[in-house]
Amino acid sequence: DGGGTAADPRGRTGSGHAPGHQPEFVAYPAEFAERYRAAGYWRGETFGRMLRDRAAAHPDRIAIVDPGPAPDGSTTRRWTYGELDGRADRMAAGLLALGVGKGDRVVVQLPNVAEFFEVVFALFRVGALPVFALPAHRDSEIRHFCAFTEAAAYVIPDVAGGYDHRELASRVRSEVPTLRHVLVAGDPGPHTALADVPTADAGAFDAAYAGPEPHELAFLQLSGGSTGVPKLIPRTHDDYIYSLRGSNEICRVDEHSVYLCALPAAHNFPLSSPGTLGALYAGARVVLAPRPSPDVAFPLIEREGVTLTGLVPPLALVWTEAAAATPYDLSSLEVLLVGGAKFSEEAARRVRPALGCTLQQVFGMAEGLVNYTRLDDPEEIIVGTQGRPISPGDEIRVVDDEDRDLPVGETGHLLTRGPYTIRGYWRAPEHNATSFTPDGFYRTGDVVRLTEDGYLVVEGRAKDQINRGGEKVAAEEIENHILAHPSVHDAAVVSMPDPYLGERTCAYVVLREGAEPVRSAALKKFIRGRGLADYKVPDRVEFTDAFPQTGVGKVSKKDLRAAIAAELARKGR
Ligand code: OOB
Repeated sequence: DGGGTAADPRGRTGSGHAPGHQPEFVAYPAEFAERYRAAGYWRGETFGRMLRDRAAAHPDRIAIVDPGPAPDGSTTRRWTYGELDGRADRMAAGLLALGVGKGDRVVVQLPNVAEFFEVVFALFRVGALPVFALPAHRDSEIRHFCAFTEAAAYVIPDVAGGYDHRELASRVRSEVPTLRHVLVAGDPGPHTALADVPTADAGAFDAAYAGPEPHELAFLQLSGGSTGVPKLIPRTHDDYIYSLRGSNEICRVDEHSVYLCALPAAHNFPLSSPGTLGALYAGARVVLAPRPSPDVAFPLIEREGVTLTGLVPPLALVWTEAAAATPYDLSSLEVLLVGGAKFSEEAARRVRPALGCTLQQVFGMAEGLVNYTRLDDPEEIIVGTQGRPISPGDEIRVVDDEDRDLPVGETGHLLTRGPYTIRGYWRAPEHNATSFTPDGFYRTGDVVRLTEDGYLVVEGRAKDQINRGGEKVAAEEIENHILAHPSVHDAAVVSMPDPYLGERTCAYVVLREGAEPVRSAALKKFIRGRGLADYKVPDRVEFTDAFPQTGVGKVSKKDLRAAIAAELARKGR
């Protein structure tokens, strides 16, 4: 088996249907695809060719700076566009030799290291689909991603943040029969070293391989989610590259830009808004920060002449405070993008005085739609709104509970459709029936208000999710973990206000009558022991005899949120 070639019968992403006609993903209807091409949004580019073109145009320009572990810069790796391109080719040839080919899914869980780009571009080239896991994910999430996508391979660091991913990989591998390869950046242990995958004869790859088509899938991104397990978001080359081009124009990213990737590279925000991929599209330089804290990021900004970066609101707060006393020169920084969760107006006002750069608010979602404030907007718009859509092709509706359009200025549910917003989750027909309108608008679950100038202000959320400083926690997912405890009768997870993260998670729990009593700490330990990302473990557990109910007899989360907020206010936090 030579692995997947363009004619590989496993290459099924383009048809939109797997064998047996199980819908893999909901393709854009033909009339919309035509419209998006005619408007010049979709230009028939692919990620594989994009990197090839940049490498041909400027092979010696630096693409990736990975500072490595040494703070003095001695372990820094600098890959040129030519080198990244060559590495991606050799890795692609190696993957094909392992039998990883077009349409195969590969769960990628790498921290901010240069190998992330080598692997991801290699997968783009062969047409295998990266599934972008976050470094914080553990057994519960990774097992699901591997099993649900029938992943052929799983790419990990050896140890990251003190956690040994090789052991996690061994456990998952024993449970998921499709998982043929575990590839490790670093010491492989019982698995395969990433460094041993590349095949020297990359020319063979190039000559034999046609690569994916622009309308085919490039990768699967994770949804923040509001259901028991995270849904997967299928993005095509055409649609995602358009969002990069649009973002670059709005954020003024060009070949002179230096983008600092401070958030986890796999997340949609640092990946594409305009992110690392936007920077590479522009022929700019990407600097990888192993951690987003000022002690790591500030020296990198000075040393590498960083011009823009993206942060979630809690980190933006930390940076604005730390900037006052820093010995580092941050004057190269032109733009700070803040998004992922609502940035308060008071905090937004502090950015320019503290950091000397322009704030750009970003309200985006991995499903597609991204809004930005514009760099030359008046200060009141920059601090007081979450921006407006990238594209004239983005359709925005603000509706009431019955899907009726509301007048401009009124607060309601945000629905959207457009040239880089998905038409359905991957292999999820039941979810799609409720997450999208019959005519293809995505129900964002966000509650917004549209200003006269067409800017969006995020007022709240209707989806059953906690936004913990940009990290999304699906209530149902955590409730299911709590319900697995033998003493628990019922559980309801809600948000509680937090001055730093904006929101934290509070789990209300009803114990079984006559069951062994359990304390808050023990319950949290039990949940953590089930192997899930740390940020999903409830921050607080409240025991109660019964849940308040709505008129129709459902748990009233609104009342629970009000109760915990009142409790915190009473205690002065
Ligand atoms: C980004 O993507 P996701 O998929 O992790 O989360 C999307 C959700 C939105 O639906 C909204 O609920 C919330 O995150 N959100 C914001 C926000 N930005 C995202 N809520 C209020 N204000 C904002 N500025 O989070 C994401 C993707 C691309 C760019 C930026 C963020």
